[in-house]
Amino acid sequence: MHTTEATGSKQSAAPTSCKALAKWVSDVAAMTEPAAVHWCDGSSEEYERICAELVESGTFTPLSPERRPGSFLARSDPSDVARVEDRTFICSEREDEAGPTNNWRDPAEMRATLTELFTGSMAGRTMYVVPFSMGPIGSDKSHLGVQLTDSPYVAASMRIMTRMGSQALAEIERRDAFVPCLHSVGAPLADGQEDVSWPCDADNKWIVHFPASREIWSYGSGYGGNALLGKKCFALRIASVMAREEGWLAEHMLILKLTSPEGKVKYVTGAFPSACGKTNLAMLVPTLPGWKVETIGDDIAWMKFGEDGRLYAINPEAGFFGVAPGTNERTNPNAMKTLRDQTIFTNCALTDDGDVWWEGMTEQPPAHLIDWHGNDWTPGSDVPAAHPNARFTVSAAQNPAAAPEWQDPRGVPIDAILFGGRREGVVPLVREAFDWEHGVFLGSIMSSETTAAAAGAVGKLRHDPFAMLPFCGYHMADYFAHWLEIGGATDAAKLPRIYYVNWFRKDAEGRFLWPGYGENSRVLEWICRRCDDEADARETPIGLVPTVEALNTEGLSIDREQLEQLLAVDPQAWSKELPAIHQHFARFGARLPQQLRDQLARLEQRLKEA
Ligand code: SAT
Ligand code: MN
Repeated sequence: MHTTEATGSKQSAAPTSCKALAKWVSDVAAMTEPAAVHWCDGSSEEYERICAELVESGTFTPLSPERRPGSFLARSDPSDVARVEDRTFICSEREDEAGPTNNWRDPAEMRATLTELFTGSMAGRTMYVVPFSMGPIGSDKSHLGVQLTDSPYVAASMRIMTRMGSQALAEIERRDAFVPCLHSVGAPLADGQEDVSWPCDADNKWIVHFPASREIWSYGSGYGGNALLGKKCFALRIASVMAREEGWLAEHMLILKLTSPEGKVKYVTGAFPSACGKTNLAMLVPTLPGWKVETIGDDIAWMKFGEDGRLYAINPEAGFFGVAPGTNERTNPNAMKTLRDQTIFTNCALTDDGDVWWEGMTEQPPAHLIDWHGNDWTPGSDVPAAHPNARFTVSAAQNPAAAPEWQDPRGVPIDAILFGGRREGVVPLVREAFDWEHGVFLGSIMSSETTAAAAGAVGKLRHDPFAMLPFCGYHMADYFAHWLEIGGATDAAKLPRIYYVNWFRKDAEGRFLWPGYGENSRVLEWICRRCDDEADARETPIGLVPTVEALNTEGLSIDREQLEQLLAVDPQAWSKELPAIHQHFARFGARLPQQLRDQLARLEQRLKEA
């Protein structure tokens, strides 16, 4: 532990041999004027002390040691509950490097704006220096960062979400490289001013990325992806730029390990937009006898080529920042076990016996709760008790379904890649891409109904290519081209196969056709058997769809008609999707790779002939 009063010339030497880091910390301290600077060592004593301070300041409510040991509830400011995509910026040198899907600002102008905002922004607060590794310490697939933050909530969360502290610092010193991540909640305290329980700048938020210098500046928010800068800002927006330059993939994907009854192992990644069930899928308990599903990661995958020409994935994170509402013993029993203790809950409801509750945790809500605003709540209230984007922050090591190799520095070789979204209609339960290029096309036309993970309307259909719309740090058309190039970098046979899934199709009465959750193992089984050329599919204009017989539905109460509806490919309905796909592609102008234009033309042709 190392804390100093940061009063001008009295500041003691930084506890690091990395000169660039020492200088940056000292420059930022001079600009932001914190009352103290604390270098995090990542120890449990330090974590406990930060948590105790958060209890003291009212940010944390300790939960009952019997009901939820070592756990805390935080309630955010009502203005600070989700990622703010319209306040997220990519400051590449030229506007056309950011592309039409990102908010671009001139880097020099943005630096001036931010410098003004950050000047004095940490007054009265401690600035935490948080060294962290994304990926196992010492892995050639890992990358390092340092977050400077005036939020103890963020410092504590970073210890869960990343490998944070002395070991990461030693690695930074060894490599002499790190991504600087500067964060302030934007709520300086005047002398004697009393703090609030969730400091932030309610209507002045800036989540800013400088891809050329690989830097992140975040101001005004303390919540999730806005503030835990290792996650979306570094591991996706900045890393996607690094990956493109260096020939790898930084993706918004879960990673899972599947073992068949015969003991055959497959590793699968899957890209789904935020709050579409990635965490549930990553922790799935298969209903198919003999199958085992284990978690490697639930949100982000970094994939690099191994010497054997296959793609190997690591989970750069060390924890889960998962959506709480809807999580229960049926939808995700492994998550419920993971959350039994040592968990930070944010914007969940508080029970009278000192536990948390959220919509969907139990069928009947408790008779009385304190809601996420801190108000009394009783069943029948017209507002939810937990915020729809309420979250749990917990170490991935607590997951009973963690694969033993989840921290293997070499990563795991990927057999299949899934794409998917939330679609009520049109899109069948699963289909296989004809080849890599067609798979990239499927990723590029992904669409999904929006969720509460981002501020804005919920349930609106939008194209979200590769689930990267809010997370790609450069021109999306160049990102498509990069995916196409990756496909040419190795033998086609060594590439993962690509699938597109949709668990959310509904019938004419608006009921889900597929039970989802553990039953998704049936789809995964088909995918595994396809990878070994052991399962049947029929060719359709949109890809290879399982025959009704090929999907294992033993023990599932689903009739043939329902199954046919789930797997149906309606050329007319698909033709109606085409104008929106054209419009979506038109955004990218001449930069859209010709291969994708050709893929769309071929899809149209196949639909016409169907
Ligand atoms: O708030 S986060 O960006 O970390 C969660 C999500 O949107 O997936
Ligand atoms: Mn996510």
